Amino acid sequence: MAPLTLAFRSPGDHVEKWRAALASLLPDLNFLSWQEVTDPAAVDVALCWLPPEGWLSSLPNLKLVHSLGAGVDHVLLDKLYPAQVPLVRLVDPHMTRAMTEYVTFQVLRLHLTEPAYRRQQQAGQWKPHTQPRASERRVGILGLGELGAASAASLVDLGFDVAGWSRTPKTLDGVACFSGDDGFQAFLARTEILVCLLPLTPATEGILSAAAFAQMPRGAGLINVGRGRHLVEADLLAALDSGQVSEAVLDVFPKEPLAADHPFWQHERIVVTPHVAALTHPGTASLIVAENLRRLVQGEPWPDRVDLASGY
Ligand code: NDP
Ligand code: OXD
Repeated sequence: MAPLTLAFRSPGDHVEKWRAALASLLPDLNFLSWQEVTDPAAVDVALCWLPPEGWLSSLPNLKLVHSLGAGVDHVLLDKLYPAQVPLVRLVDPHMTRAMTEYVTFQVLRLHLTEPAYRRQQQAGQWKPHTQPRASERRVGILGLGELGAASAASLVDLGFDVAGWSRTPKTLDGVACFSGDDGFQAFLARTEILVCLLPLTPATEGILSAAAFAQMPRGAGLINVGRGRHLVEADLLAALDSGQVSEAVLDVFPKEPLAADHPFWQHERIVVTPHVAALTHPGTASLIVAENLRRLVQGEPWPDRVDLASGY
């Protein structure tokens, strides 16, 4: 087989890092930034984040689309996605580790009433709150895939009372597992700190809504690291006003960067982080991409191939 030609496209500025990382692993690879593509028919692989609509289908001999992230909603937004071309997502142990750290840190912050103590310090107020033990704190993770299962395991290790929710039934050590529509209500009813680690699909869009918040114990905390469109923003603001939700940590937003005049920036009960819970690092992610390119050449299946019908 002739050496592969890969076209890279991302609004980020990592193209030279990727070029160097893949060159060191695959010296024969013909790596092109999308602007360098002169012959679309020569492109075998697209490595991309948020490709504009129609770009992938303009590459007539594409054999693989590789996401630059764990999520693929940014690719499937393209209504012209060429459905015959396999789509593979990025599953990088270093990214899983980063997400686990982020989720664990934010759960501990909410568990230890850290946001309230921050506000109290600003007001010069000395007011201890009752502190439950970790074993008395019920954390719920929406999504028990690569990132959700690893985050759940870390919280179990710290002694939290952890539950998780997935589409299909699961068994995970120390985690109370719920699944499907039937398990959703019981999962929410026991969840004091809710972490969203779902993929964005038609089935999960808007899942963090007033209806969901109403089923959780009053004063629950929310951590959204899935996607911005999981959250109904007006419902969160109303739930914070009413006290149904006490604190929210948001890493993802429907429109990124978050607009300068968005009410979330100034809200005293919302922590905003700029989509950094688990960043893609070319140095480690290139090893995963190189392995998936080897599979393409050898005709081997990809463990992290996306099911286009379910959208994740
Ligand atoms: P996986 O595909 O490994 O896991 C997805 C999980 O969600 C699975 O457990 C799946 O259930 C569950 N799920 C999907 N649809 C439904 C549904 N309709 N009802 C109930 N459960 C459902 O994904 P990852 O863990 O790798 O990543 C999850 C998401 O995290 C990404 O799609 C992305 O949006 C986000 N992300 C955010 C980052 C950030 O920096 N903020 C970084 C990386 C990812 P089942 O197991 O039954 O299939
Ligand atoms: C991803 C992300 O999907 O960074 O990898 O959001």
